[in-house]
Amino acid sequence: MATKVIKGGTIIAADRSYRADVLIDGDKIAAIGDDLAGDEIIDATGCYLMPGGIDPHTHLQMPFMGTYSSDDFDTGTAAALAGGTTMVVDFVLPGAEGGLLDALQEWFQKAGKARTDYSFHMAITGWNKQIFDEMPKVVERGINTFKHFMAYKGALMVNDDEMFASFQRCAEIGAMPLVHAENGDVVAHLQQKLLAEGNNGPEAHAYSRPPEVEGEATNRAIMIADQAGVPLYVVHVSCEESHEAIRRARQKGMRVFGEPLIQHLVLDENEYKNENWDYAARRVMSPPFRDKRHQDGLWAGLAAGSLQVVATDHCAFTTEQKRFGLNDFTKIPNGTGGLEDRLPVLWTKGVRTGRLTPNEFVAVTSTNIARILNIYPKKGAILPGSDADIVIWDPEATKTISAKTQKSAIDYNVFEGIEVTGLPRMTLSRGRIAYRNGEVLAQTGDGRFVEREPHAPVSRALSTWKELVAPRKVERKLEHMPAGV
Ligand code: DUC
Ligand code: ZN
Ligand code: ZN
Ligand code: ZN
Repeated sequence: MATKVIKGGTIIAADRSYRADVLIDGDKIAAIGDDLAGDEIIDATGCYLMPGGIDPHTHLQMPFMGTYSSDDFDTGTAAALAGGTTMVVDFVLPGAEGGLLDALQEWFQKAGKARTDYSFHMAITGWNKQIFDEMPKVVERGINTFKHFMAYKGALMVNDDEMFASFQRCAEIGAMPLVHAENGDVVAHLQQKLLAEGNNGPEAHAYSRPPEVEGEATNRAIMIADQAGVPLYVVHVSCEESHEAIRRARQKGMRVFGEPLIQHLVLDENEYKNENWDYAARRVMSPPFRDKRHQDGLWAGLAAGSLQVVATDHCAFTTEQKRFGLNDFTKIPNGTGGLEDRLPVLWTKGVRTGRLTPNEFVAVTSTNIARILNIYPKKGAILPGSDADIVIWDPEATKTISAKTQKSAIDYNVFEGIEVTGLPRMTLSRGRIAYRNGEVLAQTGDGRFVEREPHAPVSRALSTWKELVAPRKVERKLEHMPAGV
């Protein structure tokens, strides 16, 4: 097979930066070094070479709130490649009747259109014997993460009883639970209260899901994970209340991971106060954008390591779909886009401002999640033997983000008008040029499923050491037996 050599670039890894050539043979990185020779030369002078972005949180073609999210695996992964992301992890939602394996089959079918590599998280949206029995079979299929919604009452939400049972099952089978942490009962009450008071616009969406409901749910999920003896991954950490819970747990030695979204790092709740209904509704997602003061904490957490991953929760709905909630904010489909913009916006607002180093950027967009999901160093690294998923990053290239030029299928972009500096010049996916200078070259169906092994038992440790065997009951007798006993 013809080989490729990328020359003249600086490799940015999570732990260091250095000048070297990269030799690619087929799907894999074959060698890293000086003056390497190959059949095809790719000039990366002045550019950085970074492991392809991994977005661990997408909802492509997902049935939700009476409709389907508009980006499917075709358009969604085209957007990903244009933004330097070479792998997505999408959420499989079991239907009301169907089991986990049926749903998984459906998602494999949808993902047949993917242009990037992909994996799945399995959602646990109820609890019964079928789910209990099917969970290990899901792990056998290469999926070691299970998502739990603590919100969306009456639809996806699970209660504490169900969550504890599922977390214990995860512990048994070497899987890791994920949570969408919001107190769904309180949200449902607040929604009804706001509607009854005549608050039916998009701004009420934010009032119905204050940071406190996220903080409470995060604390609760951490406690339940600790009692079940599993690590925990908290998706879309949007506020200080939730971050604080994670930080405290980690200080106590718990393996709890936190994932802020690029949207929450950059956009704030003022977006919902826009007088244009469409503008505000397009930004409705859960958790909602927060008061600006939360953003400094999230950025600091990424630098300090109390938060590990930046994702998108890409769940794109058109303006027409958003208008389902014209008279009732609780019916506005929740979700925003971001797959194409995550890396450029994070680079611009994070690296160029000095909040993150280039190495930290690589850690939070690729390497950390590869390790958490147990696919490192196949993914998340530029190392001999790794998949040749590489972004050739031009740190000086600029553009203004606009829906007019995006690959996503929706008619707007929540980052519209933001000028970014730092863009992929080329994206390689398993050795193939998948994106170059504005054009997606990877074809529909080029993506492959990435199997993930179960976690080793060592990663299941708790805050406090707990006996792995059943605790022994202590036999006691009274010191002075009463007479006649
Ligand atoms: N939040 C969203 O905004 N969309 C999809 C699901 C979710 O939790
Ligand atoms: Zn969520
Ligand atoms: Zn989500
Ligand atoms: Zn395997």
